[in-house]
Amino acid sequence: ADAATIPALVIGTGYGGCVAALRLAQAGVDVHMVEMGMAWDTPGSDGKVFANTTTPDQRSFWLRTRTKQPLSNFLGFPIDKNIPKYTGILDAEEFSGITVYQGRGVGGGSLVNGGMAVTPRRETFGDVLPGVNADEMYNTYYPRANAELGVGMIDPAWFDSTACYQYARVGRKHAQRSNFPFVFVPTVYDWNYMKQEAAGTVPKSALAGEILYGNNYGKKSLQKTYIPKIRATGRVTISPLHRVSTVRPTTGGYTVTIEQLNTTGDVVATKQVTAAKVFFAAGSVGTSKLLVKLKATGALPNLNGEVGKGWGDNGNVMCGRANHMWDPTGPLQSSIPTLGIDNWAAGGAFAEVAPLPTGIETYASFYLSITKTPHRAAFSWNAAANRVDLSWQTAWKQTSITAAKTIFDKINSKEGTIYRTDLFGIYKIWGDHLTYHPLGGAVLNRATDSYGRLHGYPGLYVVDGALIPGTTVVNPFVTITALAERNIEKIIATDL
Ligand code: FAE
Repeated sequence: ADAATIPALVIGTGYGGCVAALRLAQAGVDVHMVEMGMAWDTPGSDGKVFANTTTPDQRSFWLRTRTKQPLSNFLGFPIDKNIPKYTGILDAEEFSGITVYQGRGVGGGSLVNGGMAVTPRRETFGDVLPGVNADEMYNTYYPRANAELGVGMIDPAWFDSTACYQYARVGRKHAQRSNFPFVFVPTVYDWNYMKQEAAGTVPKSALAGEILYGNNYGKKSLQKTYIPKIRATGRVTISPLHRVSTVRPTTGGYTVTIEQLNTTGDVVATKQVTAAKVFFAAGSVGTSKLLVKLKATGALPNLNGEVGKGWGDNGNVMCGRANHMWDPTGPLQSSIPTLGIDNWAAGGAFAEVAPLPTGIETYASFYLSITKTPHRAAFSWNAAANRVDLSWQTAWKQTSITAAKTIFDKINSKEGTIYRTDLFGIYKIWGDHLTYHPLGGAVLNRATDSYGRLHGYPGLYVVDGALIPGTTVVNPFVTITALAERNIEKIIATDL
């Protein structure tokens, strides 16, 4: 390799990308991270880096002129509004059968997610990553991921007394009365900070309803965990507003074409670098789209036929229940969910009791369920339209609805309550149009070997959620992080 060749280029700065960059840099390798989203390190005109969930603005959405909020309606009224087109933080990426929500910026999905940091129960691990040694994961890599991410559990006594989790206590009571097992869910929120928010001594974040468009305080996104450690190595450069468009083999490595974007999404410059090794960490959708396009258009023709396949939605489905007047869920709701109903063994669903942080009493209980579903979609190159399509069908969500109904039909019948019909449209009960948890598209042991090395191209790796075949049974980012820690350790030991 000549002097201009960089040792390692990482595409994307989410969980997989940050793990790879940190461990490579700690092993003495210089790394260049390329991120299509913004840096999210500069306050806007309101003095805050991130917009509030209740008042979306240009910072909120990736290159849209109208918001596309996951809950599109409230009390029957549509709530979306026009915004200026901007490289905002949340991408509502539309495929024919599903809208896939993803984070955009340095920190990837960690910027926008709910912070629920769940390790799957060990008995279910065979459903998640068949072929990966569970002992190694549960003894070494899950603990490592949890420690690096700063995962912690709510103080149960505070949970029982604070106004901001009344909605979750109502959810727990209803689960208990119908004999469903409920669990506290660990999170990456700073619980001491949330207590101070409740006491009124610090600026509010979770208690101001911040979540989907970023948390200004309190949540330990990758900006507060892996990324400072990455910067401290002195070996990593991060280029925000740069999008990788092509990777093709050259002598000594791969030529990577990178488009620089302005904040309205126009390409303002095109650059090329040569890298000895390239790590795909653009997320399940981003990595899959790149690989499918590069295989089909002749840049990487030797990628195998598994590329683009095995994509799943983690069985995501949402619903709300209308409570009686004597079961108010509270006008103040922490945006960080911390309670789950674990009915995976009996009914194939793990439901988080989610907030509806509107600031008013809604008498609604809201749930995001993760369910068992057999459906897997594939990405394919659409040459005529010059884009990558996904073969997901909305009707496939019926399996997930059926699984979620095992919980909520029973609770409704026990409580004498009904489903809300005003949150996803007019008279529509199920939020079956979206996922927050895209997984797969470059599945471990199929598109890659058992450590994420892409078949056909030495020096190309997948290190993100694309490796996971469609489900993590619970929320995914701890598993994505732990798998990346496992794989990069092997790659550093054997490939450098
Ligand atoms: P990801 O974090 O998506 O990072 C990929 C990065 O690559 C992004 O920053 C992209 O902008 C960037 N990128 C893509 N294409 C390119 C390109 N061509 N060139 C340069 N950069 C590119 O990937 N998970 C949980 O475990 N708990 C939760 O509570 C939770 N809540 C969620 C709530 C919401 C609203 C959303 C959207 C997701 C949530 N998730 C949650 C999912 C979680 O954030 C997601 O699984 C991980 O972020 C995926 O990690 P990856 O490293 O695979």
